Amino acid sequence: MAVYAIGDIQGCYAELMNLLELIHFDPANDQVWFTGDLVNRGPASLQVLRAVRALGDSAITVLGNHDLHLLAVAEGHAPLHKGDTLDAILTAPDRDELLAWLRQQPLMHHDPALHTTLVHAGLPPQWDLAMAQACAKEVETVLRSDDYARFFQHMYGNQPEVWRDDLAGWDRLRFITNSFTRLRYCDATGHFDFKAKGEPGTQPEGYLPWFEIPGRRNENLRIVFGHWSTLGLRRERNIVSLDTGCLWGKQLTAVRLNRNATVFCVECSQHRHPGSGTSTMETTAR
Ligand SMILES: [Mn+2]
Repeated sequence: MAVYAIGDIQGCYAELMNLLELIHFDPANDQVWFTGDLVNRGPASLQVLRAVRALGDSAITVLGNHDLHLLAVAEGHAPLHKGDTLDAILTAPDRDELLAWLRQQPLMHHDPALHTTLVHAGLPPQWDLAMAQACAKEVETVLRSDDYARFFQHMYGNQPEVWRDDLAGWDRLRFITNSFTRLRYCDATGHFDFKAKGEPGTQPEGYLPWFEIPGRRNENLRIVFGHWSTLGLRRERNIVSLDTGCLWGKQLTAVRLNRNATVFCVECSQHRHPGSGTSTMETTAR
């Protein structure tokens, strides 16, 4: 059995199909993890949602900020933003089934055999594995409850910006959600900065990528994540970042998680030259 992780798709359905073909993905034998943000901004979010759901147990996906935004918009708790491409889902005949399925997806997945953890964005430095799992479960429990719609009324916002064990109520759930789905930079004491979105080196003084915070309590885990297209593909110190900006005309990337760390990339089809191959492959043993 091969286990792969694929970065943020954001509605790039053609590239997803090309990548699954490139890795010879076999749903009967293989498993694929998705870093979340299946939808939005790209051209074919509805098709992506249907395709990933149809993979059934062979696919594991964690929720990203765009996935949560879709659910909030569908519940009437957020307006569509400029650049959103969610209309086809919202008006689809199978909309309710697709959204109900999406709402059941986790914020985090951990595979003990692979010593590997999947999140959309990151983890605060104060959380070890057990804490991260417990926090993910708090939000997942609300999302899976009958009362889930109220969550979206309180989800948006950048506060609180630092973890405290005694955070409670919506502030606690918002912080947890922001950690898993929006985090890029924080300072050594774990205060988040959501304004900085560029590549490392462009952030305000005193802030670091979350995975470079000295002594973070989750540094023993191999963490696979997406969300950060300006970071691109990085494999270092037990982190694998996979958002390679397919949406922005770059690539959609898969990495094999077991046996070796082979990397597979397909080019964004918008930049494909007629008559040339649609795929490129790089192999790098780790
Ligand atoms: Mn994201």
